[in-house]
Amino acid sequence: MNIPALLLGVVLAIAGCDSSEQKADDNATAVAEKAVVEAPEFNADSAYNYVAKQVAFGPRIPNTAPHYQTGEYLIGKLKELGAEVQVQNFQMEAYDGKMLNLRNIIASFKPKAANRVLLAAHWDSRPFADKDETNPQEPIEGANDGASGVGILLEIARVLGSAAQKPDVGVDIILFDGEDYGQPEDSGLPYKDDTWCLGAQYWSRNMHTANYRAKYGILLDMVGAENAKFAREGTSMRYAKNVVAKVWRAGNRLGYSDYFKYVDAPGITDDHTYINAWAKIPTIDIIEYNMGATDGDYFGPYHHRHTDTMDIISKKTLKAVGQTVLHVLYNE
Ligand code: AHN
Ligand code: ZN
Repeated sequence: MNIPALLLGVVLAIAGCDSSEQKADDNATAVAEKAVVEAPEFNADSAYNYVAKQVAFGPRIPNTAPHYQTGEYLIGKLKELGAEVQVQNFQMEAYDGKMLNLRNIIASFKPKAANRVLLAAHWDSRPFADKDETNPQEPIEGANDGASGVGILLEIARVLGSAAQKPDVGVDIILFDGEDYGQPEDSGLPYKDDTWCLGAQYWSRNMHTANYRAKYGILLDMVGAENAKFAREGTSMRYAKNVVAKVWRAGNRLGYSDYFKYVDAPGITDDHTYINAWAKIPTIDIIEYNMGATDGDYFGPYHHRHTDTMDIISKKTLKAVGQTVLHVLYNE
């Protein structure tokens, strides 16, 4: 045998070995990961219109007419979209002693499926603009803080209700009330615990069905602003690290790496805090995190200010979040 032939033999042996290893690798991948299911299209125009519709009612402050009317609209819309809807009516005392008439709205798809995912957002809006220099006593519009998450969930409900192919999992969309009535820093009253997230607190102690279980939950809060960034928030990482990993992987694979950042952020109190601690359902919060903040205010420049209007809402951001969540549901 001459030298080139010998070399060729060695090269072929290496190549052969390589390709059989590659096949074994592919098999392992196939076992480890199910084939990816493509979710139906999340329509960002539709989501945007759902956000605008809520804002048009006026501030969604408990015990006011716009709040009541928005609640009626959400209940009617979710029924129209094909969900089975339950409403929890309850009263809770606010930090200032006022009794608030609140409603949690729960919309279920495939209500009999044992394997379930919970999706949530808050539908009330903050009664004041306590971070604004101007008119801090006036209510904010809450286009991003409140309406954006609900708008995305309404669009997900529309897709789930109308798609020919449904995901295998059952889905419960919970719209919490009374999230944003928390004690302002300058209230002049002594600090009180647990003044935020009243609807999530109530639900976590009074779940809408006996022995309710979901595999995990995804909370959407402030998910509509242009150029929003979402970091791996600490409370989510503490209770539901693998859910954060799943959602971030999905977002990045779909091309939304500008939004879902592999950056860790401090833990916050939000509706998911009570779902995790009290209801014991591992739940993450997709919430805007302003990485450039130098004053410790990581919620972004519009937070609890009069600038939280439709002007800051971006269809691209709604799409990134909505399509990612839909993808996660269809691959469950
Ligand atoms: C804190 O302010 C620590 N949590 C409230 C989270 C929030 C308010 N989300 C929307 N508005
Ligand atoms: Zn808020």
